[in-house]
Amino acid sequence: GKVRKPTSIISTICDDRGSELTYSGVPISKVCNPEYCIGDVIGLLWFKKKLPPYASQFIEMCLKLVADHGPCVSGAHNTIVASRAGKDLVSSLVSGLLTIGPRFGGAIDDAARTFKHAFDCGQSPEQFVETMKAKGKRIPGIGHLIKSADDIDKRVVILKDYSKTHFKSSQYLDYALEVEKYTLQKANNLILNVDGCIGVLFLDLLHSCQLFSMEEIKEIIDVGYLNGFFIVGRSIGLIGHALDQKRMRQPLYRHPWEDVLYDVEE
Ligand code: Q5B
Repeated sequence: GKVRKPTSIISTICDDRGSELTYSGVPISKVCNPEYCIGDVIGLLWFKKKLPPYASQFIEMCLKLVADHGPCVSGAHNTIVASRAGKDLVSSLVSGLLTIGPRFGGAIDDAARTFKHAFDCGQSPEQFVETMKAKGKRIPGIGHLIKSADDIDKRVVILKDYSKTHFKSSQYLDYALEVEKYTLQKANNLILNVDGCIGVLFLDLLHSCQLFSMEEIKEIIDVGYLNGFFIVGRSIGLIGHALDQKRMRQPLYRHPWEDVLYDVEE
């Protein structure tokens, strides 16, 4: 019989060979209908599922909420400096994107992993916080440089409100809020931050939408899909910052000497 030539690449998310491109089997003409939002496109291309509308809307809301947080955050700062150094759009964008990591914007997956592990193991919020402290580790998804219990992050409020109205379960969010109560006793900026809130709410979504098996949820969390929301969303803002600098024809940036402590031996 015929022997199929082994292929170098296996792809399971889309097909561009026929007369019409498909995303997870859905023709692009259907995807372009108004009832498909960007959250649905992410559902098809990342999760390989048609998500229920409330889940796609949640993803889309996450993208909107993280699209920008001003010019002073690590990502925007890098993009602005690169743009002013005359770099092209993609270079300026990736310069900002490369700052996304465990401290800035890229704590969503680790927050989901850490809170899931602690909750699933039956650790009390106190035990969880103290275990992390004993290991000398910061809790991903807790803490913010400018937001605090006295200056609440509206983005987190919006996320929590949405989940209360639309999600069938909030066990991971409830647990994270108990953790927050405990960390706030230590310092008032140790809030459940936007990364942490997206991380635990996505756990609640995955567990309650009845589309994912336990193995699939474990794989999503192990592989690390969720930082992708920050990366895609913040790219919108970073591109805005790069274009803003070029539009204003801003000159090469040089950090002022006065803002550097030169602690060098004579
Ligand atoms: N402590 C965010 O640090 C920050 C602790 C903690 C236990 C913690 C820190 C952190 C985890 C990573 C995370 C996402 C670096 C943040 C984002 C997007 C953004 C950004 C924007 C946007 C802030 C003072 C004392 C020390 C520490 C203790 C601090 N964090 N303990 N768990 N997580 N969080 N990142 O304020 O006893 O004195 O030694 O790494 O979730 O990135 O807008 O800016 O949209 O762009 O500088 O919102 O929390 O705190 O380093 O002075 O620490 O608090 O151990 O205790 P800070 P430090 P002690 S959202």
